[in-house]
Amino acid sequence: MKTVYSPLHAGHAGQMELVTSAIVPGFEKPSRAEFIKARVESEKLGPIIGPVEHDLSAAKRIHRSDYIDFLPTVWPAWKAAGFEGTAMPFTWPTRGLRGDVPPKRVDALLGYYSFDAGATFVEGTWTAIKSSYDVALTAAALVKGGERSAFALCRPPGHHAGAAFMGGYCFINNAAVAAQWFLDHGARRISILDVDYHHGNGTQEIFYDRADVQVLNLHGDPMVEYPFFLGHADERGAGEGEGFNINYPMPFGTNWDAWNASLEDACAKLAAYAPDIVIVSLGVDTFEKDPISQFKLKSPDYPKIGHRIAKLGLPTLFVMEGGYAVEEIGINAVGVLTGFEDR
Ligand code: FKS
Ligand code: ZN
Repeated sequence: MKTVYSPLHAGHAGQMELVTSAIVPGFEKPSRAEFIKARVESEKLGPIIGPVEHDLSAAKRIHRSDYIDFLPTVWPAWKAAGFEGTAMPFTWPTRGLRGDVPPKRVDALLGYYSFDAGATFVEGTWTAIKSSYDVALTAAALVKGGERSAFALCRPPGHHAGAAFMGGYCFINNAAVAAQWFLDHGARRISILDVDYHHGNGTQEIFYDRADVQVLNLHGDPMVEYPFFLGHADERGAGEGEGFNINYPMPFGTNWDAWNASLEDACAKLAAYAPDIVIVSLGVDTFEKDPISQFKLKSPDYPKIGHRIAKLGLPTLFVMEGGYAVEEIGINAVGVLTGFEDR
């Protein structure tokens, strides 16, 4: 399968992140994508191609227009305000506060457009966000053009980003944008299978009341795991979308056997939905050595994931999301892809 990759991700570097009681170097760092790319090459997965540039109309099919217009303005406004270092939100319009009046300061707007402190900007961030979006749409076009599968090596990731908010390292929801793009180009139904360790709250929010995108999420139980405020099993969709959002929260320590039981159930529901295309939100932070996660999958488990997805027999777009054990991130992510190719 072809991989779509852009070196422009690397400008999104040197971020800082708030973890419990300290500000530490960000886990979502450029070496993640470089280790994956190196493994794509050494495993000879297939050609690596650059993205085609797209305008932002496909992003605005998913995200609120003012939110997308805000993203490129952050860093210039941050500098113009005389701030130093990483641009990071610090105040959020939660219950009891008004969330409908955007303030006029960039540091406050960061909070207006986010749900946590986890989506931060440095100088190259917007260019990286845009390249990640272009990567996803370019890989989507390969699948629409008839390829059995394609790998969008997106960075930054996307599944925590909602219609008008960022967070959890995510800005534009690449998988959601690709799903809408397929629908706008003739597909009737899309399934998004999110295997990242963290619940894809943005993807869920975006499609919650829709029947044309089925969203299946396997993740750490939000009672005890980030993003905490969404991802419970009783969230099944609303209105026309009732029954098309399916969550599999799992406890700390979940190993392959238990995780695979959820995958099997998800694949059965996916097959019954009979989508035209499957989009896999591919996170490998389910790995036993992941520094911020609590599942216990091992490297030989990842090809089994790919193999099971291939058995669905549907055109498949893989969109990279999380994974922070950088030494093994390439082995695990590309393991899914070679498993899909049955080798
Ligand atoms: C660590 C606190 C958790 C935020 C974790 C964000 C996870 C992001 C991700 C994505 F795919 F989006 F990258 N901090 N002690 O892996 O879900
Ligand atoms: Zn994750």
